[in-house]
Amino acid sequence: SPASEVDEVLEVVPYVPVISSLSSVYSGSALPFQERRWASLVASFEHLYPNEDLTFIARSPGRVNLIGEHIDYSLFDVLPMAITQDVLIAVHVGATDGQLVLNNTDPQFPARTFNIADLKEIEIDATVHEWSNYFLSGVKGAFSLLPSAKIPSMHCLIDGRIPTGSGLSSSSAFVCASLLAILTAVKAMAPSSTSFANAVTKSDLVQSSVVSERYVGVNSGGMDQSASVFGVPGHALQVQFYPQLKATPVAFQSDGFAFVIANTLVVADKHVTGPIHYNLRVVETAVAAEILAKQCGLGPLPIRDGFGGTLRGVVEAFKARGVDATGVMNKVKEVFSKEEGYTLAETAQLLGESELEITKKYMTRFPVRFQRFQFRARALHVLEEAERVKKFCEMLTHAPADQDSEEAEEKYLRALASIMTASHQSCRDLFQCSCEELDELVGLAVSNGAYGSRLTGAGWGGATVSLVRKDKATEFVKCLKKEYYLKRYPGISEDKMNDAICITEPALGSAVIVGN
Ligand code: NG1
Ligand code: MG
Repeated sequence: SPASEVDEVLEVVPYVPVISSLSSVYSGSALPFQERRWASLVASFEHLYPNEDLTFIARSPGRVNLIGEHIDYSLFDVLPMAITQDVLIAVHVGATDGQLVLNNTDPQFPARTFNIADLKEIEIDATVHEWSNYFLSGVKGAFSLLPSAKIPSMHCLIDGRIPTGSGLSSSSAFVCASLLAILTAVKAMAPSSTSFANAVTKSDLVQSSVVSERYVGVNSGGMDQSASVFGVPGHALQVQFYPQLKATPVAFQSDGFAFVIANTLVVADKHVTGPIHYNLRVVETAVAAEILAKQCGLGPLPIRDGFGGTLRGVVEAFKARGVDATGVMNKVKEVFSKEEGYTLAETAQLLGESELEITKKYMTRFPVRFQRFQFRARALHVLEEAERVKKFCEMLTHAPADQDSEEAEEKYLRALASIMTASHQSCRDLFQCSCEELDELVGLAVSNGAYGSRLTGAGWGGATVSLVRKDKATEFVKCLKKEYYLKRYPGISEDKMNDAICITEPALGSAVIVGN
């Protein structure tokens, strides 16, 4: 049965000693791996800061998106789940040096130090790819939630286990964990003030992480932060953005299947390719919505975070006029009849605005490069994908009629997974966010027994997610190692492959772990 909506106040899970605490934080197969990792993080912290107590650890996980790709920023529902791979930030609060010290267990990220006094006015330079920018995004978020926050000295050690550029949202996990760490530090120094951090909800944390992650240069939607913060073990999350943010845990009605994440090992770096990939898609979908509103006389649309109208707004406006989803798709085909796409001049004509106005409004904070906007294909993907999410959620919450029959279960899983495969095809052909390696992995997944498979996350590299029978999952992983990894990357180590491909389970979202 669908569980109730999740929006409780942030939980604080007590620990000490570290290892015995884990049962309250994690469950399932990741536990032994996490135990060693937590112990080693604590040991590294003590080594790095020998005279300082560990005040708390903030954690936030990555996510895999089951279905609903590139529709969060059009305000349609999506269905991700938090995964066990996460970012941990171990923090000492209470030094008197007035410094924010950031160390990372990964030596490719050198230590950084900032004066706390400078943080409020700090500028993030999105043109340089700098790891500490994500923490500074969290600082921005903290000040937006609590403008008069007094951030104390913080000495941190960060340990991230989500491969970057893999489509599993390492960036959002880092931003969410950073914001949570800062809020917890502020609260630790002002324990008597019950008025603020106690009242900060998970929704606040999500909303302010979404806005603050944009300082790093990507005009992102809110799916990743929602999954990271709201994650519930054993459940996917139906995340709604309209009319307001809400996450509903969805339990799986069959325990016969598992999800396998497989990383192509092609790194998609949105900070480099944003202008031709991600940020361009955000512009194409927003401008498509504005043109539809104008051409069909829909009136002003709900605006997403001061950016532009949304296709969700278009659908709602049509719904109020008695036009259903198929009707809206027909309108899209009518209004955007030119399959080759639209130049800026043609766009200006359709919108009744000047090229300069359009550029200023949609392409200044997040610049893009393009020849022609592909309004028709992008809008059709978004509308069809939104329908697929609805269907998938419905099927997930309704068990097959005959629970015991293997045949019924098989049929159910095939139907469920075919929606995922259709989503991949649409991402590839209409949204054009796939790549050769993703298509190959999806093909190999299906030919090796997956019921269905698709890219997950932004695409253009990163990972796939496949729905497989639980009792065949281990064999499936073996086959992909042989047919994808060892062929594409001859000599790749077993460790590297085990990082790249794993059977995943829905995990807990953000948490703070404190000693006593
Ligand atoms: P990735 O690049 O996988 O973290 C991005 C966006 C999401 C969503 C998906 C596509 C960020 C932080 N996240 O995810 O909001 O739009 O792509 O569905 O940019
Ligand atoms: Mg990301």
